[in-house]
Amino acid sequence: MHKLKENELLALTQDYPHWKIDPDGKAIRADFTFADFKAAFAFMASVAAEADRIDHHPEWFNVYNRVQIRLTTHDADAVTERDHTLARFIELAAQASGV
Ligand code: H2B
Repeated sequence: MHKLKENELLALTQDYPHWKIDPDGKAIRADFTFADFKAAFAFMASVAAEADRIDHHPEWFNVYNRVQIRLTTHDADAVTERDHTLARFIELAAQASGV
């Protein structure tokens, strides 16, 4: 499992503008604000289906129209290619939801 290097993490935050690197470099986070709960939950349903398909799951928190997400790979204790793949899907799903 490929752990993302510093330059790859920085490239990720440039490609996917909602994402930030945790201070310890072991996780990435994004905050999304949608029009309402219905839009937030539709986004979450789409991400949940993809997470299940690829067996890689977000740590997330939702209140009304806000969804906060943290991605890490537990086995590697780092951000890996699997987090990158899910972050890309999440970014595109958020954009499709009008974020
Ligand atoms: N999701 C995330 N985000 N990180 C993991 O390390 C992880 C996961 N591990 N989903 C998977 C499931 C593992 O527990 C199963 C057994 O493949």
